[in-house]
Amino acid sequence: MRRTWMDVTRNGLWTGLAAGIALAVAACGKDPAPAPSGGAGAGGGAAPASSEPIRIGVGGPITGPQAKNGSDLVDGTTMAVEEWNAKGGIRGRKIEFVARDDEADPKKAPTAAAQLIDQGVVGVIGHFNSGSTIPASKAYADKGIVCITPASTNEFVTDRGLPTVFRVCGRDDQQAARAAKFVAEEFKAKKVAIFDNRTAYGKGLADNFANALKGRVEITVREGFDEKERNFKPYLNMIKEKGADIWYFGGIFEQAAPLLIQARGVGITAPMMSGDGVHGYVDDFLKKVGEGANGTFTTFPPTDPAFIQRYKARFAGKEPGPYAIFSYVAANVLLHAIHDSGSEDGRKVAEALHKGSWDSPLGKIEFDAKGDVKGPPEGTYVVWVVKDGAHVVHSSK
Ligand code: ABU
Repeated sequence: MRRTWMDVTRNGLWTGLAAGIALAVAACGKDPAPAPSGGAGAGGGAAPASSEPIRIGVGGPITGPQAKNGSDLVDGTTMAVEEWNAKGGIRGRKIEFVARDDEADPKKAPTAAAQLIDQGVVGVIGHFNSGSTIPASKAYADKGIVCITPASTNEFVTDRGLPTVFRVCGRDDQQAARAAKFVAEEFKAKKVAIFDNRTAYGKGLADNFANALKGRVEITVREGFDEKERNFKPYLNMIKEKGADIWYFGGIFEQAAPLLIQARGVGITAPMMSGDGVHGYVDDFLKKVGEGANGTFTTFPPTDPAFIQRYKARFAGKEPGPYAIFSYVAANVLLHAIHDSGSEDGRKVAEALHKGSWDSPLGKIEFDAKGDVKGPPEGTYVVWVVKDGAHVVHSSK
C-alpha cells in the first residue's frame, strides 16, 4: 500500500511510509522500529550478518518557514531509497530512513543529531542550513557517522577536516566569486549595496562577495539584519541615500520575498542579486513577489530537466525545490559507499566515499580530501536571471 510520507506530529517531528520504505517513527522519543544491531553507525566495526534494514538518517527543517527545504531532503532521499530497495537493497537488506526536524534552528540541530545517532543511522543526509550542519556534523563525526549535506554551502562545513563530513553542493567562496565576477565584469556595476541575514550562511556568503569585490566595485552599504526581520525600510533607505547599481542579499527565499516587495514599493528599480538560498523557489519567492522579481539575479548550478520529470512523476506533479536533486544524489552516493565498503561502519563508509567515483544527474561525484566535490575553482555555479516569472540561465562565463 502506498501512503504519503508526510505526517507532521504536534511535537514537530514526523512519521510516514513511502512505497518500499520502512520509515522509522519519530514521535515523543518513542521508536517502535528497533535500531539496527551490530554497532551500525557507531564506528563499532562491521555488523554481523543481519536481515534487518540498513538505516540512514535525514536531518533538516521538516517544519517551519523552511519546510520546503526539508521536503527536498526527504523527497530526494525517498527516491534514492526506493530505487535501491526495488533492486533488492544492499547485501540483501532493505534500506530505511528516519528523519529528524531541526526547524532550521542551529540551537535545535544538536538535538535532532542526537536523536538520529540514537537511531543507529550509518549516515545522515543533511542538514540543510549551514548553521545547523556545522554543529550536527561534528556530533556525527564524533561517533564515526557519515554526514553528507546536499545544501550547506558555508566553507567551514568541510574546512574543519572532519573525515566523515561531505557535501555534494558547492561552497560559498565559489558562488560568491562567481557573483562578484558577474557584477564587476559583465554587469559592470560601479556601486553595490550588500545585506545579509546574520546567519552562518547569509553572512558568510555576503562577506565572501564583499571580499571578492574589493578594489573592483565600490561597496556603498554593508549591513546585516536578523533573519526574522520583516521591516526593511531603514535598510532600503540606505540604498536610496548612498546609491547602488545592483544590491546583494545573503539569505533565504522566505525573507528575500518581502525584502524585494518592499524594495519595489519604495521605488528601488536596481536589481537584487542573491545566492542559492533564493534560487528556485517558485511558490514562496517567484509567485509571491510577482512581476517585481523579474530581473533578479541568482547563482546556482545548472539543473537536470530529466530529474525534474522523474521527481514530478513520483510526487504527483509537485514541483521539486532546488535541492531535491542534490538530496537524491547525496543519498545515492551514501548508499553506493555503504555497498562498496561492504560495511555499515561509518568510518569505512567514509573511506569508500573518499575513494569512490560515481556518475549522477549532477555529473561525476568524486570527493577531495576535505569532503567537497572535485571541480573547477568556481564550482559549477552559473548566473541566473528571473524572466517572465521563471529563472533562466543568464551567464555561464
Ligand atoms: N546554501 C543555502 C542554504 C543552506 C545553507 O547553506 O545555510
